[in-house]
Amino acid sequence: MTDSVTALLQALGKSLEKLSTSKPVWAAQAPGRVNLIGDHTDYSQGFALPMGVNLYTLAIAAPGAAGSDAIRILSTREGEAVLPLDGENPRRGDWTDYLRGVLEQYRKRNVVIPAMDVVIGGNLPLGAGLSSSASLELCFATLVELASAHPIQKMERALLCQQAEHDYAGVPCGILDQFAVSFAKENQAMLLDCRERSIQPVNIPSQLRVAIVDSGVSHALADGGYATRRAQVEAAQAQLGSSLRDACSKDLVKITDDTIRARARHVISENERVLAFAQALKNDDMQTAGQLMYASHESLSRDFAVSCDELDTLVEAAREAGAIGARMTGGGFGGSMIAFVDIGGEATFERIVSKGFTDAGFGYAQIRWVTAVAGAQAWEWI
Ligand code: GAF
Repeated sequence: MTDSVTALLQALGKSLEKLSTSKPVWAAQAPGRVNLIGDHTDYSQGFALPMGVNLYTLAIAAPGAAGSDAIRILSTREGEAVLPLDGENPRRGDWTDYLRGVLEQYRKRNVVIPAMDVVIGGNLPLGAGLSSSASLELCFATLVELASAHPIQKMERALLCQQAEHDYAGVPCGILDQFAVSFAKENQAMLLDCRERSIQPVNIPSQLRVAIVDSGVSHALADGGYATRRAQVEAAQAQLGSSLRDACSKDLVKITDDTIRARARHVISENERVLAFAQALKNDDMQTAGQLMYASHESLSRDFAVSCDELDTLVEAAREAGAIGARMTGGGFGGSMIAFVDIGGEATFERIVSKGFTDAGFGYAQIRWVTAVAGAQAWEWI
């Protein structure tokens, strides 16, 4: 654990002292994720290539007061809540739904969860397209399992959190985010096969730095754009009579509606790009990998229509700055750009990207240099 994560956890521990009379006993952390390539492919059984990033949701917890039958939560960024343990936790339409949805999944599995006082915080930006929702779910899930002495397999935990998001946050998401946050490994990205639910480690070449640039446009997948895209992909599959994973570009003529055809074109071509990208990284062929990232952005912007002016401007500025590759990452409608930058090119990248963004009238774009880290875990706090 890095010094900054330890310092953040210690600060959460101080807040817990105000909430609870008991000493902290459990802690948990879950990273955010950045998708290097392969967006809007997971819910049609395709491929994606994410990694965990060193920006975290963190939690620290103490046993609840004697006689309590609830989890008392203080989120340093969202507020306070009490989640009862003696029955169902219905949806509330606020940030606690991610936690309520997770609790409901354990309740259905008859897991006996002890009363707890929990402080949650961290340095993973919210709504920046880095899976803060999945990170919160997985951080809480690993904490709950440790406190309940009821560990489950990572795969089941990831699927449980995905279900929580479907049922409680109302986002019909695929498996990308929860898998990435669960299975992430230090210094590695992973090739996800969303049909087989299999993961292959992919080395990140050492000659590059990974930048995440926040467009400042807060993305909210529950707004409806995500569900609409998913429905359009399903319409394309219904017309083709097969999964887009098994389709090829020649099949596109069979789709009569222009919008649905464009959505399908993105998914089919993105799956091809993911596999080519994994191969390019293996071959240390950074030029090809970078071109695939730019092509992915173009496809998400033009055919899938999930980019925005701010993200398009950032990607153009990254190209101008000589970045190896750049693209929007995640669900879109705002959020962040990811870029691969040659070591030594960081200062130029920061200068040109910041200037390009401000010159276009978009204000400040926060740039973070990230590394690949391990997935969600909980441990005894001593
Ligand atoms: C969001 C969803 F939660 C993922 O399942 C995935 O579809 C992604 O958008 C786009 O690739 O993060």
